[in-house]
Amino acid sequence: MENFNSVVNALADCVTIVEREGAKIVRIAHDKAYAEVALHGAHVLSFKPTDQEDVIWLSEKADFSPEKAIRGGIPVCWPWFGRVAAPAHGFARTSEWYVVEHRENEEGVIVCLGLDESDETRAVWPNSFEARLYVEVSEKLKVTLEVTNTDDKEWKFSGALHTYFNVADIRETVTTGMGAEYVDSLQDGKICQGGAELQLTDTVDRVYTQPEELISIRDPKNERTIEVRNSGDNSAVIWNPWAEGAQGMGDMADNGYETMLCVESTLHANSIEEGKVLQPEESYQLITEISVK
Ligand code: TA6
Repeated sequence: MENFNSVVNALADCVTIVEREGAKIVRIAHDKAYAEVALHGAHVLSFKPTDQEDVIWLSEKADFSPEKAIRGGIPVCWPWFGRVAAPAHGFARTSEWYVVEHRENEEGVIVCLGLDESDETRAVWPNSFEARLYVEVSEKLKVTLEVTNTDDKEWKFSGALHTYFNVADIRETVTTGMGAEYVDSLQDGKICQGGAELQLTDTVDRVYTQPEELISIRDPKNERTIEVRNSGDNSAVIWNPWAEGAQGMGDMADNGYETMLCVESTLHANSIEEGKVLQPEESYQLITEISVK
């Protein structure tokens, strides 16, 4: 994915800011892996360990306009997950973040992006905060969303690192480790019990409430298993819109669903009032760690 318009700024040997369709993107080109992170939404767009297919799926029809959420990658859903308030999945994914710092060594690169409260964020969520997204690129990808309450009152939040994984063929992809119990968003939140393995034949939109420490995505046609370790979460959301859903989305090709699977590190809440409480000066981390076997 190197169709950039221009290089804006070289921050270090392997960290460059480039521009695509008007969006600024941090490009990390290290011996261990290649990665891209858009400042729009602090959105990881690509993670490609050397000699591997991209682990992250990005829609060929993704819209990088400032008011839009990018389809694919790792959307940062915060300060809420889902449609419990507007905009859907919070404002972090449609806000412009800035580079706080970056470091590199032989093992990899770490880039930290920041978002702080502003008049725009206060207009939709009247709280003071500091958000940092640490993107650590090495043989693995570790993404940490750290939020701090800089207000003088408590506030509540939920969120997700809503990763779209790139798979060769969704029908042959087998997921394990998500746990048995799930809340089915397609059946009005009905609580269901699933099997140990999940292989899709239709749309799913589920909140798995007891995920194991390791969630594995077996992708036989790419001859690999993607391993996902989450922390700070209380559930793993699994989503694929399938054919009808993809057709209904302007920013996904009709067959886009065939090569993607969302497995999300989610701190889920049914409303903002039921969200996680953060006291003044407290911080919270939501993490996803992704590797390939
Ligand atoms: O995480 C699953 C989900 O909440 C689904 O319900 C689905 O709508 C998806 O996220 C995408 O949401 P978006 O707002 O990006 O279209």
